[in-house]
Amino acid sequence: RPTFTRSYTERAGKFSNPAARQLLEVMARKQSNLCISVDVTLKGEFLEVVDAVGPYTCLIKTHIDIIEDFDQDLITQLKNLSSKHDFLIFEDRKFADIGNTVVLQYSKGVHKIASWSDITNAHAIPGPSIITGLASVGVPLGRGLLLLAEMSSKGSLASGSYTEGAVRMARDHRDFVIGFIAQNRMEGIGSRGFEAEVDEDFLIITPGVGLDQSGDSMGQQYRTPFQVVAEGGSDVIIVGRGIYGGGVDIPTIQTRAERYRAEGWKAYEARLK
Ligand code: 5IU
Repeated sequence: RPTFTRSYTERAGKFSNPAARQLLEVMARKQSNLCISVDVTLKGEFLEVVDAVGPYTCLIKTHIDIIEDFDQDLITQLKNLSSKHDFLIFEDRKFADIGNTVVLQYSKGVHKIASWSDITNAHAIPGPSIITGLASVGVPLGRGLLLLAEMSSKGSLASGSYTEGAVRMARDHRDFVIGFIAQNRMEGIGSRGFEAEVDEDFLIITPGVGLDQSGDSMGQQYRTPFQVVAEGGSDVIIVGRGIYGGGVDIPTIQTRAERYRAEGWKAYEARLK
């Protein structure tokens, strides 16, 4: 049976990577396949939004380097909120350098990403050494890595043989690579009638999701939760401005978060066989 027609709970038990297992368990527990991308630039506002949307999300996605008044206390508070609301943390760092450099970027510097982010991601462009580098830091900490197989932006070069190359790289490092950032479940990853290898499962996490807009003025392209999860076979939707955008108040942000949670979950139930 293709992996994408199995329940999140059933799949959780099959992952050896702790971050993947925990994420699937949280998703089932909270009935949420919604990852919220909180791309705001002030610590206070960031924490306020995260606290407000925490109940509706399985995963908070950060761009920690856009926060102007970053300090270690922000991380302490973010970790507290992740316990309070039961969500995981995904720093959308998009590593793209040689192994030695990404080791330093992942573990050192101001942000020390590996010390607090359950999941992070990397471009496949440098080849397998980016995975072995990041794994040397992340595996001992129980972290998980997503490879960028596709992007949501117009004219993205990540397609065809590039995407296939990313899948091959992931298959060689299944203890650490838990899945992909992609627009759909790719051919051969338990979808479209293709029977996946018995022990193979990868999470598909999809950005570029919006219910009310088709894109922005800078090349972003949006699809609906139904298109992404029910038709495309993706496991987690990423929503940013569709939830916090437009300078709306906290109750409105919460209403929107619940709307995307419910839509994402409905789309997941629609594809279960
Ligand atoms: N993001 C994308 N597309 C991608 C990848 C990451 O939009 O292909 I990889 C990030 C960028 C932003 C969030 O942090 O996901 C989407 O935000 P909006 O929902 O506000 O467009």
